[in-house]
Amino acid sequence: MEETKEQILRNIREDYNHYTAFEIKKFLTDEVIFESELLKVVEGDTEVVEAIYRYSNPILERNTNQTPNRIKDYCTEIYLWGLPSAGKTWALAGILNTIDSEGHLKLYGKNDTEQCISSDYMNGLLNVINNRKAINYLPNKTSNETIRYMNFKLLKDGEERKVAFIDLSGELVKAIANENVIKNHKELEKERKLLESLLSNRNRKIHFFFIDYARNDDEGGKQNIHFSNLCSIFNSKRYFEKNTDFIYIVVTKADMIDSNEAIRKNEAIKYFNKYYKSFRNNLGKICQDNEINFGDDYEKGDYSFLDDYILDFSIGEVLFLRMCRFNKKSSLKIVDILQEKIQKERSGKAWIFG
Ligand SMILES: Nc1nc2c(ncn2[C@@H]2O[C@H](COP(=O)(O)OP(=O)(O)OP(=O)(O)O)[C@@H](O)[C@H]2O)c(=O)[nH]1
Ligand SMILES: [Mg+2]
Repeated sequence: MEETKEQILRNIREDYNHYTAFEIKKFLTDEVIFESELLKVVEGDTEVVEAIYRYSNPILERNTNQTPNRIKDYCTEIYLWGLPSAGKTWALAGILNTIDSEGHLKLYGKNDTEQCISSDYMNGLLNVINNRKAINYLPNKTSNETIRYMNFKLLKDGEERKVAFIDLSGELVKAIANENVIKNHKELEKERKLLESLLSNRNRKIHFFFIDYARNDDEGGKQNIHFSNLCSIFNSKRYFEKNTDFIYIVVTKADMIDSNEAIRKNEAIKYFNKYYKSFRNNLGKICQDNEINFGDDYEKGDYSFLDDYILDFSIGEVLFLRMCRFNKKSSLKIVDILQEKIQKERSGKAWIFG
């Protein structure tokens, strides 16, 4: 049954993220609701109404270069893990924008020997947030089949550090988490192989696990099982051995934890420790066994050090699921971490690329 105008307006008033920007735009063009009515339920926020009229889904890439399974050059690789819709790509847009606006970004140029592999995608992400605009349009779902490898240089105090962000689709992350669960698992097989070869290369790695706070915990039960499975797979394949420096847990959509930013971090830690116990224990053990996150400084089985690696993340104020008023605070925290943790290129014979 079609919703009545009154229902639609009530839904919007109660939750600005009930419909997508695209749906609202269609309500307006189909004259299901009128501009004046929309303006009233968004409490006179003309910026939002204008943004809805102009809304279009950003296109991040027209040509996609395939990520090769051997990366020739040294860099620190930063992996973003998380289920579909957890907020990985939006966070990456915020982080990249912040790296740029703080003056830490150096892209590879035409004449450099190294080239950014997923340069279209990276440029797309750099452009979705424009600090001069009040409201930005952010992309929808990352397509399943491609692994985006965005390599560039991060500047710090006049030095350059080579870095790559690897944005994974949640579907691929889920397919990996299911490797031990589904027999004869064929889903995204090619992509899983490619990722496996990337994870086994000699580049230093930092992993970010994105946990979606907005999934309520009955559903979230699934989320934590996927993360536990992922962890056992990482463990059995020894991905974390030798080349992983740090592992962070990012509780996303932290604006939904509380409007008070000051209490979000503690709540995120509590949430993780309460609902993700198996994942926490598995991860804690991996850290202690492989000297990650300084876990080996703690007594065996004491995983309290992980609390220091739990971050809350919010992109800002999310409007109609596809737009936001960007707030760089959370992104800045991650940029600071990257600045601090990413190693300079190692030199000498000890490091032979494998
Ligand atoms: N409230 C809130 N919602 C967010 C935030 N970040 C993302 N979202 C919502 O979550 C949706 C999914 O975000 P994405 O960044 O595309 O998620 P993803 O993890 O990249 O998902 P896949 O590409 O499918 O793996 C967005 O369309 C937003 O509606 C946030 O900080 N706060
Ligand atoms: Mg994505």
